[in-house]
Amino acid sequence: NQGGIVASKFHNQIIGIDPGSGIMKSTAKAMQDYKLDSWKLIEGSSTAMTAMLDKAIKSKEPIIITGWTPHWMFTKYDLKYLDDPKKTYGESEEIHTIARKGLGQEQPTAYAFLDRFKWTPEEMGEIMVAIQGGQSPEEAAKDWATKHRDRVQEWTKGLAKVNGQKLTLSYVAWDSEIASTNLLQYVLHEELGYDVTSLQVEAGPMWTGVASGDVDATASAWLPLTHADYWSKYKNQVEDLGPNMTGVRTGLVVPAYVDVSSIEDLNK
Ligand code: PBE
Repeated sequence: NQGGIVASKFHNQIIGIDPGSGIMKSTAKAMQDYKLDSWKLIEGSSTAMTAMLDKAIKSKEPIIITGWTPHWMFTKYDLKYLDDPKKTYGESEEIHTIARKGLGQEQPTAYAFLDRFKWTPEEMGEIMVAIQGGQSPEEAAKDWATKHRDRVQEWTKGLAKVNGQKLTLSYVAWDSEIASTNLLQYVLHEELGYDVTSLQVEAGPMWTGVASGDVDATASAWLPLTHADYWSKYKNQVEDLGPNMTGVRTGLVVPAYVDVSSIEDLNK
């Protein structure tokens, strides 16, 4: 199957990210739901994907990527989501904080802070844009915490500081999660006295680490849909501290100049 005229314009490719990510699974499902038989989903990483997006935009070439919000790419480029009338990418997605069982009893300060931690896509966007502009993630998180003292205080008010206790977070090198994890690490260390290790891993180990208790928490669980299979596998072995952000989204994304508006158009 050579595919239709639309597919050929894009070399029959959807530019994906790391294979363990939820968006790759949703996209595989979208390709079934919308019968995109002649299309190929290309595996890579968020870094490779944004590099290809940048290159395509510079020469105004057609490109389709697996995208999500919050992400700095929507600030830097004029992009649009393709309509998803079958709702394969879900309706209202949230980012949850997931803790290992027992964290509340053993590290009540970290637990209380992680439980309170909740921010907005705009707030996260400030850190992402700073990193994209060349700041290190550590510096960008520190600057954010300094600028938003009131927010940090809301999250940490009245919590007893600890004395160098070890705490481990897991995350994947997705731009959004680099931003949140660096901020958590900064606050847990600077404000609450923890000795924090942030493990950058693949999506599977991010979840299994918390489920096995090797990792204390992750703030990178996209629910209910994006990480649905990880959730159904590990929900009895972890504690869900609820959303740290609402109103997030995943889907297929194209530059605004691309003349396609719905996933349904891709098999034409
Ligand atoms: N993402 C960003 C992740 C969650 C955070 C949408 C790329 C995914 O699993 O697809």
